[in-house]
Amino acid sequence: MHEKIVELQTLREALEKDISKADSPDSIEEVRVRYIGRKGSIADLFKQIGRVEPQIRGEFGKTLNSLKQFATAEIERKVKDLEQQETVAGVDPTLPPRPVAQGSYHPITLIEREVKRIFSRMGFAVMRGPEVEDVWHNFDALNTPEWHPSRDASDTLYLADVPDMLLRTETSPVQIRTMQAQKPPIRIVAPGRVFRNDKPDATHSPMFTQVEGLYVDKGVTFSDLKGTVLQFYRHLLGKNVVTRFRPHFFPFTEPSAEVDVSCPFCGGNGCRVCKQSGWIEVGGSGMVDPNVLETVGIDPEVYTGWAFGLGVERMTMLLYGVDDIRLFYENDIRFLQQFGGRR
Ligand code: 2NL
Repeated sequence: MHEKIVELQTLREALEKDISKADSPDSIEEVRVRYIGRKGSIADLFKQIGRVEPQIRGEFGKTLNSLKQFATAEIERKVKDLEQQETVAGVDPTLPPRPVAQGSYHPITLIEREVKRIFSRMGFAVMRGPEVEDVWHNFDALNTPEWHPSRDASDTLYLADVPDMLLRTETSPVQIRTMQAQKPPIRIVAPGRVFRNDKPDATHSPMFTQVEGLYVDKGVTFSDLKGTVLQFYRHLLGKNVVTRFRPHFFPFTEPSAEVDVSCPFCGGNGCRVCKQSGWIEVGGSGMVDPNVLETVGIDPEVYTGWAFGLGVERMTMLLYGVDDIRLFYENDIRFLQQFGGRR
């Protein structure tokens, strides 16, 4: 056989070997370019036809043509094979990606974080404490008399087998512990869960989230309380709200006041949310009772302080327009997924 024909034979064998070695779309593409690409070895041979001796030129041309057809068909077949293999292996690189399931913060967590953020920017530290407390930290230290109705088992959840232990009814015990451990100035907020023996309905839950704030130093006044609470609610609810302090009674503060904000939805004109009153009750507050300061070893002749409390569920319902507190604890993913981003 003529050496030019043998050369084609050798090239055909090399091609078969390279095709069978190719194991990925990239490697078969490399083989395709090298053999049948515009500058590949077969194109090279076509250019040589004119220089082949006339007596075998016909056979050379025919063999080269059939080699080109063979190469094109075999490479095409291998490309299909490899694509098929990838699909069988469970990877179809041509499909769009499946969406990744994304979690989101619970609405109560979102508003609790916002409350903490506003107070930390005003210089308040965040403190936490136990949810299971003793009667002393939850009631006695807070100037709550033995006979006070909030101490009854009908209002407070006591531990069945441990005497004098209960589920805290406010986060105030955290403030008591902080005042015992630190010297003024004290500027803290205490967020967390509190528990009451309440029957659940649209606005009550036996467990809810409270944030209490406390500021103790020399010369702290009721106007400090009013200014701080006003600025806080303007940050949380809108810069145009105003506050109203209504006289009230708490055992642990004197004087005490309930706090209302002008309705952020109607600007105080009266609407469905504020039940036409123009005001919404948002928490309680007052000057820390001297008896409480005395109990934790802070001299009430030298220091004064104020405290306030708010319910996070209440704020969250207002801000997101949720009308039933029980929705927060049912863990229905369709409800929770609506609070993904920022307000
Ligand atoms: C509420 C009302 C209030 C306090 C909490 C407090 C704590 C200490 C001393 C004095 Cl250690 N007071 N906390 C005072 C007034 C009101 O909470 O949470 N209403 C929703």
